[in-house]
Amino acid sequence: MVFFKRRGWEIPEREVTPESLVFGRRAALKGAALAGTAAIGLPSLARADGFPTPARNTRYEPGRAVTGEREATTYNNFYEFGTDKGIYRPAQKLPLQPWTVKVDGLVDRPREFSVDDLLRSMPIEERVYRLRCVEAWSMVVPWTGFPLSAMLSAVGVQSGAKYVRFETAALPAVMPGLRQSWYPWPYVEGCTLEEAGNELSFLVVGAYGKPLLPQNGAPIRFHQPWKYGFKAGKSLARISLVAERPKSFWEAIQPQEYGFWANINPEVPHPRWSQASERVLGTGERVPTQLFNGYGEFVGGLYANLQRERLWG
Ligand SMILES: Nc1nc2c(c(=O)[nH]1)N[C@H]1C(S)=C(S)[C@@H](COP(=O)(O)O)O[C@H]1N2
Ligand SMILES: [Mo]
Repeated sequence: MVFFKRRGWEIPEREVTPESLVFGRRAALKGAALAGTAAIGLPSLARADGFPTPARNTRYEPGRAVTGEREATTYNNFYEFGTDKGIYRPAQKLPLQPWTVKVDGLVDRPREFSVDDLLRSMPIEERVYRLRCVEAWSMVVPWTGFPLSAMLSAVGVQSGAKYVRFETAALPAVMPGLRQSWYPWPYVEGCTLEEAGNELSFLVVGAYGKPLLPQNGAPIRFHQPWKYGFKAGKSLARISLVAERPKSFWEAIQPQEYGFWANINPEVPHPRWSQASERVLGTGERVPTQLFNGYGEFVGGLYANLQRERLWG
């Protein structure tokens, strides 16, 4: 499919290819062996634990200060662990090893990827993205990850596929929220195939240069920065290519308040509050919310022929 081709804008091959990761790991091992010797002239491509520290893709400038790591990792929404913002405590019980994400449905080569498989085979980069929650707070985070389009190319999308469905792991032994049986578990989200192929659609495996923490959706979560944060399924167990539009978690609970498209628009209020401005996590300042969260130049074209859909909120 034409739109899954690599684009010319992408950062130079040498900075993102799997080879650089392999090299980074070797460099880390070598670095350990050479500990004590002076600078060895190698760029710092990997941490001692093997997690890559790739080049930052400067195409996506957030235009705002990066949120403090402490704020972004202690103020979270992850209802599987509870409904308050302090779920980082119970979330530490999430077992991250082993973990695989199954990619299935209308694909030529269904398979399960471990996070290591992905770190080795996907074009890993860092992107600083804004995240705007539908609750009118926002943050700015340097994520490590890769475009969803790269994973879709790896499995081969079949012609009947129209949507991508994201399913969060449901682990009752460690997720007390699953006992709240009135919620439609597991947490499911989705987008159209065209949205999935947009260059901004990003699968995230790290933040602040480290592997993702459980509260942020370890070991792998999604993010589309022009949509409200609830579209970003955390701790994904399964990604499926499907023909029918998936019914998402929040849509199933309250369709008048949380739609399928959920594009950010300051002029379309939530039924219970204004979306005109947002509270910036960490600083507490209030700033105006932007159409498509400021990413309109990248995604506006996706919706040109969809004016009859309820695109906002
Ligand atoms: N599985 C799952 N994913 C989820 C949620 C959730 O409750 N469960 N909350 C969503 C909401 S409402 C937001 S705003 C973002 C928050 O991501 P963060 O905690 O990393 O900031 O995660 C989204 N992904
Ligand atoms: Mo949210």
